[in-house]
Amino acid sequence: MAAIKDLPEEEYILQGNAACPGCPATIALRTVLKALGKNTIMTVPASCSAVIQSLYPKTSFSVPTLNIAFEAAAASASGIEAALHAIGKDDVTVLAWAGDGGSYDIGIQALSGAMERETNFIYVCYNNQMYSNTGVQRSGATPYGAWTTTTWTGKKERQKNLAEIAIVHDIPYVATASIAYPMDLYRKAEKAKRIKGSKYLEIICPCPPGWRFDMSKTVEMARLAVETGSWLMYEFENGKLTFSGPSKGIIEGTRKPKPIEGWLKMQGRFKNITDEGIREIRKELKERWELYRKKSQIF
Ligand SMILES: Cc1ncc(C[n+]2csc(CCOP(=O)(O)OP(=O)(O)O)c2C)c(N)n1
Ligand code: SF4
Repeated sequence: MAAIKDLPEEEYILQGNAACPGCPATIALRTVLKALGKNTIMTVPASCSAVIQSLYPKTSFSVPTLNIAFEAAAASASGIEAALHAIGKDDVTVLAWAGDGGSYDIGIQALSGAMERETNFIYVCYNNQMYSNTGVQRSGATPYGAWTTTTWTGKKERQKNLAEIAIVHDIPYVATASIAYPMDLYRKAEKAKRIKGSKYLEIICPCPPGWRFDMSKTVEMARLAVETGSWLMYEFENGKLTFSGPSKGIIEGTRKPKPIEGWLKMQGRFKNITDEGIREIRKELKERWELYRKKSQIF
């Protein structure tokens, strides 16, 4: 499939949802559900996505959806998969859809357990790099230097790397994507649907109210995340690591990443970052690219 106009016309996120204008999580879910289709059961822990659905008794998601406890996305997916298997329904895709707080922090134990049990499901972490739904607190995915309501002077620690943690669980498919590259995201979700076993997909989701930028700029911010090399788009499948979009050139050394300063300046959450903070972010990125260069030679 070559262009966005070729995506299936079916919509699984209906009008009248409660997302903020310019919400990246909604863009991501809309694309992923187009790839997975109507034969999908979704499980959603506490997060913006639980709220986006609208107020009970109405819902804007048109696939069966469970709303479960914050820490339980992957555990509930294992339960759904086991129940489907028990009644002989093996053609339904089980999708756990969680934010980075629900994945990197509170849900990591359940996620690790489900991957170790080889649960046949797709786990998607839509990563807006903070706890948005409760008013912007830091998560394990918040980058160094970013303001949140619990890191007033900028986060002092680096973010962890959950996709790498998923890879070492030896699951058949791990991929990262960005909402600015919908065809890449669609292809990855569709591929995940076809593979049996645990699949982990992580999508960078710049959130206007939390990152402090205008709601008209969501897609631009998600594109710049990739073009600056701050976010890498890759797949790990059958022991092989491959990069797509601008990330491929950045890792292969054939494309110069856009300067990080300009992108940081567009985000109010980095308003007070110092020159030293910017140097630290540059250093972290260079280390990460170097690591992936080595990994792509090994794998
Ligand atoms: C055990 C528990 N602690 C705290 C909360 C409150 N809570 C609800 S949603 C949320 C933030 C979720 O953040 P994230 O998973 O990153 O998703 P986002 O809101 O960014 O979509 C929190 C802290 C809760 N529901 N349950
Ligand atoms: S706070 Fe961010 S992730 Fe949550 S609904 Fe609004 S735009 Fe979407």
